[in-house]
Amino acid sequence: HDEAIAPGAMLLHAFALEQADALLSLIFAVTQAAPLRLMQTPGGYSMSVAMSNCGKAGWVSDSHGYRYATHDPLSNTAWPAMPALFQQLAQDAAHAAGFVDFMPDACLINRYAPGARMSLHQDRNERDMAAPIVSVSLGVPATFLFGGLTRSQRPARHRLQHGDVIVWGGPSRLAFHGVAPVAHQHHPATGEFRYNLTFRKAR
Ligand code: MD5
Ligand code: FE
Repeated sequence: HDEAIAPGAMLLHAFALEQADALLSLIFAVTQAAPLRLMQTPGGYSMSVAMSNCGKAGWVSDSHGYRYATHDPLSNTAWPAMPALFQQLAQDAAHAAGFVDFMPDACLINRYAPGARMSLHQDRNERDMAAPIVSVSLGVPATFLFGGLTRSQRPARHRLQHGDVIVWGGPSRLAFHGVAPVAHQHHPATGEFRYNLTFRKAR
């Protein structure tokens, strides 16, 4: 079933479940070409979530800040192309939530090991805030933290399971959000890991 978790934010339970194995195979192929790595924050810390990208634009963080780049800084080659299945799934999910013609040019691949977390932040490196963001959860479940439009608002908690998809648009596009430390758990499809695909229109 679908659940509106906030104005503009729609949780599509199990929307990607049938494609989950295919998505994971494609994640392994992409990350063979562009390895998952722990990026540095501008403040000099190492992120606990391992990241890679596919698509025309890849999200990167280093001592100079956060930005989108056409090339993987590890190899100085273009990020792997976005697989057609990724593009189609993102577009279908956006459509199910009322956004027509979502054309993501960026797919961030996040891999959470046990204990990895993402602190509260806003996604604000994209040019077009009218485009939604589509996120796909795979593997070990996680507790998603959904705050308000100010950092001080206490976040609501949502359990995200294997195959769940959320479309973030409208007033939720700029909400503060994060992921609580992922538990030590085992999932048959991913072992100890949680994967998240985040589809965005960056440019
Ligand atoms: C994750 N990743 O589970 C999340 C999924 C990131 C990130 O947050 O930046 O890599 S995307 C969740 C999201 C995106 C845009 C808006 C909102 C949530 N929101 O309004 O809560 O790895
Ligand atoms: Fe985010």
